[in-house]
Amino acid sequence: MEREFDWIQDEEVFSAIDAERRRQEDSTELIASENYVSLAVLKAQGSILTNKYAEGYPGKRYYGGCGNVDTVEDIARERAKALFHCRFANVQPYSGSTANMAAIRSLLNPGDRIMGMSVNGGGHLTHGYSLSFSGRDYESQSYDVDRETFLLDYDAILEQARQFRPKLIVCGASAYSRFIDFKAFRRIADEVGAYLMADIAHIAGLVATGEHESPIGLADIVTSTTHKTLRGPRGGLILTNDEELAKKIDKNVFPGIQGGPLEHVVAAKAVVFKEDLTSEYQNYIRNVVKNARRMAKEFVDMGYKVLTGGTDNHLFLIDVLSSRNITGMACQKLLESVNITANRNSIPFDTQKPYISSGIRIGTPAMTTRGFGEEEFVAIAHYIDEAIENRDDLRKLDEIKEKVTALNRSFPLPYEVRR
Ligand code: DSN
Repeated sequence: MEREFDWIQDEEVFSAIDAERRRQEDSTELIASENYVSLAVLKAQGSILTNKYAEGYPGKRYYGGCGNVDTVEDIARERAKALFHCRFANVQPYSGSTANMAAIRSLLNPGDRIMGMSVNGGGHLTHGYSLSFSGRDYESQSYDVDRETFLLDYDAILEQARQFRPKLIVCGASAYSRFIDFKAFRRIADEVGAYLMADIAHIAGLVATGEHESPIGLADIVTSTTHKTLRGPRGGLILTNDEELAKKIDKNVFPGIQGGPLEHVVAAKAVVFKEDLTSEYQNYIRNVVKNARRMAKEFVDMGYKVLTGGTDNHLFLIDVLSSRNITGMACQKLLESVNITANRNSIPFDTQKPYISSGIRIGTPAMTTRGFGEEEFVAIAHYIDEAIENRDDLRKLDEIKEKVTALNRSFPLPYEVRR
């Protein structure tokens, strides 16, 4: 078999990369936080900009020879501002987590109170989880979704905020399938005199294209990753309309928590922001949402417990334990055995430990990039059901895997894969 990187003398690493390319092409990728970047993004990220040190910001660097990376970073900042209609952007965070750390440090002092969504409810570790910096350096209390509906209950969050008096409220989620009411969060924050931070890592693509309300102008700071629905390189982004906060954010990113920026990744962010400003991308995001709604409905029709009954965005959660008596972990493994990749996920008030969990999370961004439409997502929903129903029948599972692989191969990756 010919390999793209066979001129590189590192058999161990490049054979693993080759195997990963085959895995990606053969699998249905349903992890809601993953996507396939364009060839242009891949090339920018794989470029010689990785050779350059550039501590500081454009025009104010601590190294010589930064003219070209200044150009790249300026373009990235301008495009990010255009994409999200905001005044200031910092494109240097290495990840969503460092973006959140720099943003929170711009608003809080150690020991201040923070209130974010619980991880089981759908929030992120960096929103105040006890083992994260956000729950260790600050006094944290989490809010949850409603026990019956699994929806955010803004009255209950207001009441909790009145009791707890946080200095910062964090909204945004990693596993919540319904619209987030940023105006309601702003009202709650104002009522208790708190800052508001919106982490739109998951829904950034929907926000950028108008498929979800934007928190810009409502939240004091907005953070995101660039690799989920935005379809860019793995990295973070911080946005604000407040000039004083923008200065603090810059200082908290560098030198606060990071050293030299990854200018090859910043270049890839610039490239994807341009892609995200196109009508093709708008159309893509509309399809992501349409496909998620259709697939969720198919599971509901097959009798699965889809949390909240469906979705408004790119993902949904299924309580597989109560639907089909299989844990999230077992279900994730089973699906992987038929070339379908999803992740187990805790559900609100889960009775299982996070490592086991009762649910799986399903997202449509990646396979929509590969060209899947409603028909293909419905077919995959049925393959998932067939696999669950026949989980002990190895011959049947082999048949399902063959069909899934054939379907996936007819929707190739957005770049050549040599087999
Ligand atoms: N937020 C996680 C996810 O959605 O997969 C990654 O940090």
